Amino acid sequence: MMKPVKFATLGAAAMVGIAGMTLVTRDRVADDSIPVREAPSIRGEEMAVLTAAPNVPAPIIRNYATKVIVELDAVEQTMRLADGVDYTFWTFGGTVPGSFIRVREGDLVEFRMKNHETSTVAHNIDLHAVTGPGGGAEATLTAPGHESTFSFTALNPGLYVYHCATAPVGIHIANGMYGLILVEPKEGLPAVDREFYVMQSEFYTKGAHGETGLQPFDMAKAVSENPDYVVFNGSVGALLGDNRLHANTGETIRLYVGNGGPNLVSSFHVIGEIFDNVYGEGGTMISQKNVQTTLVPAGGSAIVEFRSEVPGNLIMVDHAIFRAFNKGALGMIEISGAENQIVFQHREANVPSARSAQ
Ligand SMILES: [Cu+2]
Repeated sequence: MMKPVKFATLGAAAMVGIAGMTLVTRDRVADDSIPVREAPSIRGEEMAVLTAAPNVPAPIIRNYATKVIVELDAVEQTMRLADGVDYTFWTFGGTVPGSFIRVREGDLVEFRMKNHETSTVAHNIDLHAVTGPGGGAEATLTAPGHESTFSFTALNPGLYVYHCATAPVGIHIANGMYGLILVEPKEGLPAVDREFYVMQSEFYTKGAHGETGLQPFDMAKAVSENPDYVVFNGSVGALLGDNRLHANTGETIRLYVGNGGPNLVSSFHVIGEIFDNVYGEGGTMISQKNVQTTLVPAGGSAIVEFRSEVPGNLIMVDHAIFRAFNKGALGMIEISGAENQIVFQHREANVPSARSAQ
Protein backbone atom coordinates (compact mmCIF):
# COMPACT_ATOMS: atom_id res chain seq x y z
CA MET A 1 0.00 0.00 0.00
CA MET A 2 2.87 2.39 0.80
CA LYS A 3 4.44 2.43 -2.64
CA PRO A 4 1.53 3.93 -4.59
CA VAL A 5 1.08 6.65 -1.95
CA LYS A 6 4.74 7.65 -2.19
CA PHE A 7 4.54 7.68 -5.96
CA ALA A 8 1.47 9.92 -5.94
CA THR A 9 3.17 12.33 -3.55
CA LEU A 10 6.25 12.52 -5.72
CA GLY A 11 4.12 13.03 -8.81
CA ALA A 12 2.27 15.95 -7.32
CA ALA A 13 5.49 17.58 -6.13
CA ALA A 14 7.02 17.18 -9.59
CA MET A 15 4.02 18.80 -11.22
CA VAL A 16 4.20 21.85 -9.02
CA GLY A 17 7.99 21.91 -9.37
CA ILE A 18 7.99 21.93 -13.18
CA ALA A 19 5.77 24.90 -13.20
CA GLY A 20 6.20 28.51 -12.61
CA MET A 21 2.85 28.00 -14.34
CA THR A 22 1.43 26.82 -11.08
CA LEU A 23 -2.10 28.17 -11.53
CA VAL A 24 -2.72 26.35 -14.79
CA THR A 25 -1.31 23.15 -13.41
CA ARG A 26 -3.37 23.34 -10.25
CA ASP A 27 -6.58 24.05 -12.18
CA ARG A 28 -5.99 21.09 -14.40
CA VAL A 29 -5.45 18.82 -11.46
CA ALA A 30 -8.66 20.10 -9.87
CA ASP A 31 -10.69 19.57 -13.07
CA ASP A 32 -9.35 16.08 -13.52
CA SER A 33 -10.15 14.92 -10.04
CA ILE A 34 -12.65 12.10 -9.67
CA PRO A 35 -15.93 13.71 -8.69
CA VAL A 36 -18.19 12.77 -5.86
CA ARG A 37 -21.53 12.01 -7.49
CA GLU A 38 -24.57 12.24 -5.29
CA ALA A 39 -28.14 11.56 -6.25
CA PRO A 40 -30.09 14.84 -6.26
CA SER A 41 -33.53 15.19 -4.72
CA ILE A 42 -36.29 13.97 -7.03
CA ARG A 43 -39.36 15.96 -8.05
CA GLY A 44 -42.38 14.23 -9.58
CA GLU A 45 -42.40 11.36 -12.03
CA GLU A 46 -42.99 10.74 -15.72
CA MET A 47 -43.10 7.94 -18.28
CA ALA A 48 -40.13 7.87 -20.63
CA VAL A 49 -40.91 8.54 -24.27
CA LEU A 50 -39.13 5.83 -26.25
CA THR A 51 -38.43 6.03 -29.98
CA ALA A 52 -37.46 3.55 -32.66
CA ALA A 53 -34.36 4.32 -34.76
CA PRO A 54 -33.62 6.61 -36.52
CA ASN A 55 -35.78 8.79 -34.27
CA VAL A 56 -34.61 10.33 -31.01
CA PRO A 57 -36.86 11.59 -28.18
CA ALA A 58 -37.03 15.38 -27.86
CA PRO A 59 -34.39 17.15 -25.77
CA ILE A 60 -35.16 17.35 -22.06
CA ILE A 61 -36.12 20.85 -20.94
CA ARG A 62 -36.59 20.02 -17.27
CA ASN A 63 -34.07 21.73 -15.00
CA TYR A 64 -34.53 19.28 -12.14
CA ALA A 65 -34.22 15.54 -11.59
CA THR A 66 -37.32 13.40 -11.70
CA LYS A 67 -38.34 9.77 -11.50
CA VAL A 68 -38.51 8.39 -15.02
CA ILE A 69 -40.34 5.13 -15.64
CA VAL A 70 -39.03 3.10 -18.57
CA GLU A 71 -41.10 0.18 -19.82
CA LEU A 72 -39.24 -1.96 -22.32
CA ASP A 73 -40.20 -5.42 -23.55
CA ALA A 74 -37.92 -8.17 -24.74
CA VAL A 75 -39.55 -9.50 -27.90
CA GLU A 76 -38.39 -12.22 -30.27
CA GLN A 77 -39.69 -11.81 -33.80
CA THR A 78 -38.87 -12.66 -37.39
CA MET A 79 -38.19 -9.64 -39.58
CA ARG A 80 -36.37 -8.64 -42.74
CA LEU A 81 -32.56 -8.60 -42.56
CA ALA A 82 -32.05 -7.94 -46.28
CA ASP A 83 -34.14 -8.31 -49.43
CA GLY A 84 -35.41 -11.88 -49.42
CA VAL A 85 -33.58 -12.63 -46.18
CA ASP A 86 -35.37 -13.02 -42.86
CA TYR A 87 -33.93 -13.48 -39.40
CA THR A 88 -35.50 -14.25 -36.04
CA PHE A 89 -34.32 -11.21 -34.11
CA TRP A 90 -34.27 -10.93 -30.34
CA THR A 91 -35.13 -7.31 -29.59
CA PHE A 92 -35.77 -4.63 -27.01
CA GLY A 93 -39.10 -3.08 -27.93
CA GLY A 94 -39.61 -4.98 -31.19
CA THR A 95 -36.92 -3.17 -33.18
CA VAL A 96 -33.20 -3.47 -33.88
CA PRO A 97 -31.60 -1.46 -32.45
CA GLY A 98 -33.84 -1.24 -29.39
CA SER A 99 -35.79 1.83 -28.38
CA PHE A 100 -33.79 5.01 -27.72
CA ILE A 101 -34.07 6.06 -24.07
CA ARG A 102 -33.41 9.67 -23.03
CA VAL A 103 -33.09 10.75 -19.41
CA ARG A 104 -31.38 13.58 -17.55
CA GLU A 105 -28.29 13.38 -15.34
CA GLY A 106 -29.48 12.70 -11.79
CA ASP A 107 -32.82 11.18 -12.80
CA LEU A 108 -34.05 8.20 -10.83
CA VAL A 109 -34.86 5.62 -13.50
CA GLU A 110 -37.39 2.93 -12.65
CA PHE A 111 -36.76 0.28 -15.26
CA ARG A 112 -39.48 -2.25 -15.94
CA MET A 113 -38.53 -5.06 -18.29
CA LYS A 114 -41.13 -7.52 -19.48
CA ASN A 115 -40.10 -10.61 -21.37
CA HIS A 116 -42.87 -11.24 -23.89
CA GLU A 117 -44.86 -14.42 -23.41
CA THR A 118 -43.91 -15.64 -26.90
CA SER A 119 -40.19 -15.57 -26.09
CA THR A 120 -38.30 -18.86 -26.21
CA VAL A 121 -35.65 -17.96 -23.62
CA ALA A 122 -35.00 -15.69 -20.63
CA HIS A 123 -33.63 -12.18 -21.20
CA ASN A 124 -32.27 -9.32 -19.11
CA ILE A 125 -30.64 -5.94 -19.62
CA ASP A 126 -27.26 -4.41 -18.84
CA LEU A 127 -27.34 -0.65 -19.33
CA HIS A 128 -23.88 0.86 -19.43
CA ALA A 129 -25.42 4.01 -17.90
CA VAL A 130 -26.01 2.16 -14.63
CA THR A 131 -23.73 2.40 -11.64
CA GLY A 132 -24.37 -0.94 -9.96
CA PRO A 133 -23.95 -4.70 -10.34
CA GLY A 134 -24.08 -5.93 -13.90
CA GLY A 135 -25.66 -2.69 -15.10
CA GLY A 136 -28.95 -4.22 -13.99
CA ALA A 137 -28.37 -7.63 -15.55
CA GLU A 138 -28.86 -9.72 -12.42
CA ALA A 139 -31.79 -7.58 -11.31
CA THR A 140 -33.66 -8.13 -14.56
CA LEU A 141 -33.18 -11.79 -15.51
CA THR A 142 -36.70 -12.59 -16.66
CA ALA A 143 -38.40 -15.72 -17.96
CA PRO A 144 -40.91 -15.53 -20.83
CA GLY A 145 -44.21 -14.02 -19.70
CA HIS A 146 -42.63 -12.48 -16.59
CA GLU A 147 -41.34 -9.02 -15.74
CA SER A 148 -38.69 -7.43 -13.53
CA THR A 149 -38.19 -3.96 -12.09
CA PHE A 150 -35.10 -2.24 -10.77
CA SER A 151 -34.12 1.35 -10.31
CA PHE A 152 -30.93 3.33 -10.68
CA THR A 153 -29.81 6.91 -10.50
CA ALA A 154 -28.23 8.11 -13.74
CA LEU A 155 -25.13 9.50 -12.03
CA ASN A 156 -22.97 9.98 -15.13
CA PRO A 157 -24.08 11.83 -18.24
CA GLY A 158 -23.17 10.41 -21.65
CA LEU A 159 -24.39 8.21 -24.49
CA TYR A 160 -24.48 4.61 -23.38
CA VAL A 161 -25.13 1.24 -24.97
CA TYR A 162 -27.51 -1.19 -23.36
CA HIS A 163 -27.72 -4.86 -24.24
CA CYS A 164 -28.99 -8.20 -23.10
CA ALA A 165 -26.49 -9.99 -20.87
CA THR A 166 -28.16 -13.37 -20.49
CA ALA A 167 -25.87 -16.34 -21.14
CA PRO A 168 -24.74 -17.06 -23.73
CA VAL A 169 -24.32 -13.29 -23.95
CA GLY A 170 -22.78 -13.33 -27.41
CA ILE A 171 -25.82 -14.99 -28.93
CA HIS A 172 -28.27 -12.58 -27.33
CA ILE A 173 -26.31 -9.62 -28.67
CA ALA A 174 -25.74 -11.23 -32.07
CA ASN A 175 -29.50 -11.70 -32.37
CA GLY A 176 -30.16 -7.97 -31.96
CA MET A 177 -30.50 -7.15 -28.27
CA TYR A 178 -28.90 -3.69 -27.91
CA GLY A 179 -29.77 -0.04 -28.07
CA LEU A 180 -28.77 3.38 -26.74
CA ILE A 181 -29.63 5.39 -23.64
CA LEU A 182 -28.66 9.05 -23.55
CA VAL A 183 -28.15 10.58 -20.14
CA GLU A 184 -28.25 14.28 -20.93
CA PRO A 185 -25.90 16.44 -18.90
CA LYS A 186 -27.90 18.50 -16.42
CA GLU A 187 -26.98 21.66 -18.31
CA GLY A 188 -28.33 20.04 -21.51
CA LEU A 189 -26.70 19.63 -24.91
CA PRO A 190 -26.38 22.55 -27.36
CA ALA A 191 -29.47 22.87 -29.56
CA VAL A 192 -29.24 21.42 -33.08
CA ASP A 193 -31.76 21.24 -35.93
CA ARG A 194 -31.80 17.46 -36.37
CA GLU A 195 -30.92 14.49 -34.21
CA PHE A 196 -30.78 10.91 -35.46
CA TYR A 197 -30.15 7.49 -33.94
CA VAL A 198 -27.80 5.28 -35.93
CA MET A 199 -26.50 1.99 -34.56
CA GLN A 200 -24.17 -0.40 -36.27
CA SER A 201 -24.05 -4.13 -35.67
CA GLU A 202 -23.29 -7.34 -37.48
CA PHE A 203 -25.14 -10.58 -38.18
CA TYR A 204 -23.84 -14.10 -38.62
CA THR A 205 -26.03 -16.36 -40.75
CA LYS A 206 -25.80 -19.98 -41.87
CA GLY A 207 -26.20 -18.86 -45.48
CA ALA A 208 -23.79 -16.53 -47.23
CA HIS A 209 -24.61 -12.83 -47.67
CA GLY A 210 -27.78 -12.56 -49.75
CA GLU A 211 -28.78 -16.21 -49.49
CA THR A 212 -32.56 -16.00 -49.27
CA GLY A 213 -35.03 -17.39 -46.77
CA LEU A 214 -35.08 -17.51 -42.99
CA GLN A 215 -31.46 -17.59 -41.93
CA PRO A 216 -30.44 -19.10 -38.59
CA PHE A 217 -27.58 -17.75 -36.47
CA ASP A 218 -24.14 -19.26 -37.18
CA MET A 219 -22.07 -19.76 -34.03
CA ALA A 220 -18.82 -20.67 -35.81
CA LYS A 221 -18.87 -17.46 -37.89
CA ALA A 222 -19.62 -15.43 -34.77
CA VAL A 223 -16.71 -16.92 -32.86
CA SER A 224 -14.37 -16.30 -35.78
CA GLU A 225 -15.76 -12.74 -36.13
CA ASN A 226 -16.65 -13.22 -39.78
CA PRO A 227 -20.11 -11.69 -40.27
CA ASP A 228 -22.24 -12.01 -43.39
CA TYR A 229 -23.95 -8.69 -42.67
CA VAL A 230 -22.72 -5.42 -41.18
CA VAL A 231 -25.61 -2.98 -41.02
CA PHE A 232 -26.91 0.28 -39.65
CA ASN A 233 -30.21 0.10 -37.76
CA GLY A 234 -30.77 -3.60 -37.98
CA SER A 235 -31.06 -4.44 -41.66
CA VAL A 236 -29.54 -3.82 -45.06
CA GLY A 237 -31.09 -0.62 -46.42
CA ALA A 238 -32.62 0.56 -43.13
CA LEU A 239 -31.27 4.04 -43.96
CA LEU A 240 -31.42 3.90 -47.77
CA GLY A 241 -34.07 4.68 -50.39
CA ASP A 242 -37.37 5.64 -48.80
CA ASN A 243 -35.74 5.15 -45.39
CA ARG A 244 -32.98 7.70 -45.96
CA LEU A 245 -32.60 10.57 -43.53
CA HIS A 246 -33.38 14.15 -44.54
CA ALA A 247 -32.03 17.58 -43.66
CA ASN A 248 -31.71 20.98 -45.29
CA THR A 249 -28.67 23.01 -46.15
CA GLY A 250 -27.57 25.23 -43.31
CA GLU A 251 -28.98 22.91 -40.66
CA THR A 252 -27.00 21.40 -37.85
CA ILE A 253 -27.15 17.62 -37.50
CA ARG A 254 -26.27 15.47 -34.51
CA LEU A 255 -25.89 11.71 -34.89
CA TYR A 256 -26.03 9.48 -31.86
CA VAL A 257 -23.93 6.61 -33.14
CA GLY A 258 -23.83 3.30 -31.33
CA ASN A 259 -22.14 0.01 -32.01
CA GLY A 260 -23.84 -3.12 -30.74
CA GLY A 261 -21.10 -5.35 -32.13
CA PRO A 262 -21.05 -8.08 -31.05
CA ASN A 263 -17.49 -8.13 -32.38
CA LEU A 264 -16.46 -5.40 -34.81
CA VAL A 265 -15.20 -1.88 -34.15
CA SER A 266 -16.77 0.67 -36.49
CA SER A 267 -14.73 3.20 -38.48
CA PHE A 268 -17.70 5.53 -38.77
CA HIS A 269 -17.48 7.97 -41.66
CA VAL A 270 -19.88 10.16 -43.64
CA ILE A 271 -18.86 10.51 -47.27
CA GLY A 272 -19.10 14.15 -48.30
CA GLU A 273 -18.97 15.67 -44.81
CA ILE A 274 -16.52 16.42 -42.05
CA PHE A 275 -17.56 16.04 -38.43
CA ASP A 276 -17.31 19.55 -36.98
CA ASN A 277 -17.51 18.11 -33.46
CA VAL A 278 -16.99 14.62 -32.06
CA TYR A 279 -17.86 13.63 -28.53
CA GLY A 280 -15.43 10.71 -28.50
CA GLU A 281 -16.65 7.41 -27.11
CA GLY A 282 -20.00 8.96 -26.23
CA GLY A 283 -18.60 11.09 -23.42
CA THR A 284 -19.73 14.61 -22.63
CA MET A 285 -16.78 16.60 -23.92
CA ILE A 286 -16.08 17.55 -27.49
CA SER A 287 -12.89 15.55 -27.74
CA GLN A 288 -11.94 16.53 -31.28
CA LYS A 289 -13.00 18.87 -34.08
CA ASN A 290 -12.77 18.50 -37.87
CA VAL A 291 -12.78 14.72 -37.93
CA GLN A 292 -13.07 12.48 -41.01
CA THR A 293 -13.64 9.08 -39.39
CA THR A 294 -14.31 8.25 -35.77
CA LEU A 295 -13.93 4.92 -34.04
CA VAL A 296 -16.97 3.49 -32.35
CA PRO A 297 -16.05 0.51 -30.17
CA ALA A 298 -18.19 -2.58 -29.84
CA GLY A 299 -20.40 -1.82 -26.85
CA GLY A 300 -19.64 1.88 -27.24
CA SER A 301 -20.80 5.03 -28.92
CA ALA A 302 -19.88 8.43 -30.29
CA ILE A 303 -21.78 11.65 -30.86
CA VAL A 304 -20.93 13.46 -34.08
CA GLU A 305 -22.15 16.88 -35.21
CA PHE A 306 -21.89 18.79 -38.45
CA ARG A 307 -23.53 21.57 -40.39
CA SER A 308 -24.79 20.63 -43.86
CA GLU A 309 -23.43 23.26 -46.24
CA VAL A 310 -24.35 21.96 -49.68
CA PRO A 311 -27.18 19.85 -51.14
CA GLY A 312 -26.68 16.24 -52.12
CA ASN A 313 -26.56 12.78 -50.64
CA LEU A 314 -24.26 12.11 -47.73
CA ILE A 315 -23.35 8.45 -47.34
CA MET A 316 -22.75 6.91 -43.93
CA VAL A 317 -20.34 3.99 -43.98
CA ASP A 318 -18.14 1.83 -41.87
CA HIS A 319 -14.93 2.80 -43.67
CA ALA A 320 -13.65 -0.73 -43.27
CA ILE A 321 -15.00 -0.48 -46.74
CA PHE A 322 -15.91 -4.00 -47.82
CA ARG A 323 -18.37 -3.94 -44.94
CA ALA A 324 -20.07 -0.98 -46.60
CA PHE A 325 -20.26 -2.19 -50.17
CA ASN A 326 -20.39 -5.94 -49.63
CA LYS A 327 -22.01 -6.47 -46.25
CA GLY A 328 -24.57 -3.67 -45.89
CA ALA A 329 -23.01 -0.88 -43.78
CA LEU A 330 -24.43 1.97 -45.85
CA GLY A 331 -26.87 4.74 -45.01
CA MET A 332 -27.88 8.00 -46.61
CA ILE A 333 -28.69 11.54 -45.48
CA GLU A 334 -30.31 13.57 -48.25
CA ILE A 335 -29.50 17.27 -47.92
CA SER A 336 -31.92 19.55 -49.74
CA GLY A 337 -31.48 23.24 -50.47
CA ALA A 338 -29.75 25.79 -52.62
CA GLU A 339 -26.37 25.12 -54.16
CA ASN A 340 -23.37 26.87 -52.69
CA GLN A 341 -21.06 27.06 -55.70
CA ILE A 342 -18.20 28.43 -53.66
CA VAL A 343 -18.14 25.46 -51.34
CA PHE A 344 -18.76 22.89 -54.06
CA GLN A 345 -19.32 23.17 -57.77
CA HIS A 346 -19.83 20.54 -60.46
CA ARG A 347 -17.66 21.48 -63.45
CA GLU A 348 -17.00 19.08 -66.31
CA ALA A 349 -17.09 15.36 -65.66
CA ASN A 350 -15.45 12.74 -67.79
CA VAL A 351 -14.90 14.85 -70.94
CA PRO A 352 -12.17 13.84 -73.42
CA SER A 353 -8.90 15.16 -72.11
CA ALA A 354 -7.20 17.92 -74.12
CA ARG A 355 -4.10 17.89 -71.95
CA SER A 356 -1.03 16.55 -73.64
CA ALA A 357 0.65 13.55 -72.13
CA GLN A 358 3.38 14.39 -69.65
CU1 LIG B 1 -31.58 -11.74 -24.29
